[in-house]
Amino acid sequence: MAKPPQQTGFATRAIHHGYDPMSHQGALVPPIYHTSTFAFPSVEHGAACFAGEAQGYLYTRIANPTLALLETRIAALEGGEAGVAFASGMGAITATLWTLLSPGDEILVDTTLYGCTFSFLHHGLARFGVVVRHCDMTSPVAVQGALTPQTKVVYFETPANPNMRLVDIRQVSMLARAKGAITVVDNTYCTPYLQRPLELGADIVLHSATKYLSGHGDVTAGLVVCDAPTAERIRLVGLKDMTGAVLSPLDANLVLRGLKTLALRMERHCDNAKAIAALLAHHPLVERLHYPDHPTHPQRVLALRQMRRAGGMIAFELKGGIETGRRFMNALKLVTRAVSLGDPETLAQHPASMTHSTYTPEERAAHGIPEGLVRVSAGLEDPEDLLADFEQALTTASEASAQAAA
Ligand code: 4LM
Repeated sequence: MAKPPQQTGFATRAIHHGYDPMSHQGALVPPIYHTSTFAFPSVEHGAACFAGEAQGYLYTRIANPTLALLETRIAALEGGEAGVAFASGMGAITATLWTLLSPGDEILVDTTLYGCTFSFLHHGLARFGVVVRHCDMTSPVAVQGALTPQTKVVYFETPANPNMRLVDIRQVSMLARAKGAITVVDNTYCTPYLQRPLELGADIVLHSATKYLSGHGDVTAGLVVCDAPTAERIRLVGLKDMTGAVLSPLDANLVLRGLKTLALRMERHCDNAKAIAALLAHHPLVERLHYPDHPTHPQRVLALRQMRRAGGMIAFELKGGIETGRRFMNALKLVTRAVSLGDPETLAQHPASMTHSTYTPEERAAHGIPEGLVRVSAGLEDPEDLLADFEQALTTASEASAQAAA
């Protein structure tokens, strides 16, 4: 006999959860409800739907059946009650924080964050009277000391973009809860295949689904998963009124398609990152490697406990700093110079001048983002081709740097 849906494995849920072809004329692939609005059988029914007294779809900025399937499916994968879909990861982040915070409240965030999240906090929320405070969340003791009665939200990424610092989700969520604060984790780097923050005690998990979840570099999307009442608040306040950052049904369909292969893809991303990290770890041009499953990572034990595998992201610094880094990146032939992550193509970017150029140089120094850091998102290509490209680009950079120094 088939198992109840919640007891099936991750890949099975990613393919089947929440959809029965027999309820849709046998269509194997869910139909796309490509509509902005929905007809009411009567004016009374429409009014009752708007008043929350009857169930029914009204308008796609509030809810849509294609988005609802994606929301149900990501909730099942993260182990949460309900999901909300957004037009981008930043849509998910801003809608969530606009919903949870009011003037005078405090948000406690980790030292390092994705550049636009940092920018939203300091140049967005802070202008509206929310107090933004950073603390080094790699240390639970520091978190304990930094929480105040005004702290409403504790927010972090783990691994952090771009420097791969980790936060102990279980410990930090426990400390936050004891002080009445809500823990929000950006799980973009891991996806629920590698790490499930809600199961470790976090209250809200969110994603840029632009990355691994959709997985093909052709969508911008965001997702939030949490308990049902909070999801409803985020939908009706953050999504409907404060941002309007609704996902298009066509793009929701692409994320649903991406989820079907997530488990397979994540294994390959992890394999390729591991192979690249092993090459970098032994290369004489590499000054420092930031990769969770390497003995030089200060939180390797936490990585092995909290994550199924170390993920597809790597950061490193080369001897000669930013100049050597530039030479290396310009010498890449197969690996693509581009921001974003989680695509089939292996991507390399320079955080200080790209994704984290929203920080000033002084802020980057204070927030642990070295100017010479190179970030790589390992793709799905054959590992030997990637290794050959890394090897030749490192050799070219090494020779060019030696020439420049002569
Ligand atoms: C990048 N990142 O790093 P949308 N959360 C995390 C992210 O890395 C990102 C977002 C949210 C990159 C984009 C250029 C941890 C984005 C924001 O881009 O709004 O879907 O996600 O290269």
